[in-house]
Amino acid sequence: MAVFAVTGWIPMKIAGKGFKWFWNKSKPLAITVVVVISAVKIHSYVKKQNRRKKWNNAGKDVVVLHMFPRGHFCPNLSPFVVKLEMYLRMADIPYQVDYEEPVGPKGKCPWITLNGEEIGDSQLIMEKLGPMYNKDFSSALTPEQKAIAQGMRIMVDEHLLWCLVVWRYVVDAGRSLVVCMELPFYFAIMLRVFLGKIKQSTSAQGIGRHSYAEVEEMGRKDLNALSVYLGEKRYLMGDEPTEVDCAVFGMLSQIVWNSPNSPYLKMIETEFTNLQAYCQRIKERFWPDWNECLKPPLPRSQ
Ligand SMILES: N[C@@H](CCC(=O)N[C@@H](CS)C(=O)NCC(=O)O)C(=O)O
Repeated sequence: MAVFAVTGWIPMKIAGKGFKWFWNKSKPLAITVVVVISAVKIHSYVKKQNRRKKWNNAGKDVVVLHMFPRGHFCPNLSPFVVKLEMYLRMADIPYQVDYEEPVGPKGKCPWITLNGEEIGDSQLIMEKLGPMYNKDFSSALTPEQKAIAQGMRIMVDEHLLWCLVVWRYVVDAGRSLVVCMELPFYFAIMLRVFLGKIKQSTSAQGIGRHSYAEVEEMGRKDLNALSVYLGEKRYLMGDEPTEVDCAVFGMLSQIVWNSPNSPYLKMIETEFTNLQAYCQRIKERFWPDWNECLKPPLPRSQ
């Protein structure tokens, strides 16, 4: 311990001397840097507080849905945003959209502000809003059906998601992102770092350790399960949509509209055609303004 204390002390002494030398040599520069950084921090803090004031004035029980900017072909490139927005529409909950702060209290998108409270995670948000607005679309399901719906949701939110992440960010290297949404000019500069971080996360999750062919087969099995279970039904659990349809549509919307040239789109177009019809059905019922929710918006009839 004592040896470490002594050896640790020497670099600290050198660093201290270095700082003293820098301070004496460049006092005006150091002061300018400190002032500029403080000004930027104060400015962004004030802006953040003003945004919150605006969101808190949205109206009682009006949800402010924070999301990434709209896509060219689908209202969002996040399956979880589409999932939550479909739920708000299905439950007839009044909401406003915000693009200024897409990432929320849990460092993820989407999140909401409701009556001044900030809530993250699409699923937790739906589970909070349901009782609050007296909406339970699964109330008529048997306990066994509810168990199946829970399994389907987890398959989509936590497994099919990763198959798509591997395709979108590793196999396709973000190309579909550029095609499907308007990205800030600095995105191209940050792309390598961004893709590297996502690749690391697929490895940490585990799916990134499989070959592309293995991952594709895993995704195919998920789509097959959805297609078989949906069968001839209008919605996953029957004639009327339930909460699980939000998660399933959110994820499938990414394949149908946001993954051109992906093997999963090919599967849906050739093997699992009932899933494509299902997406069209949901789009027509819950997104009559689909075109207007695109960026740039298109006329309603187009
Ligand atoms: N379990 C979360 C997942 C949300 C999520 O993973 N969002 C992604 C976009 S699709 C995100 O925010 N990624 C940014 C990051 O992980 O840093 C939910 O249901 O809302």
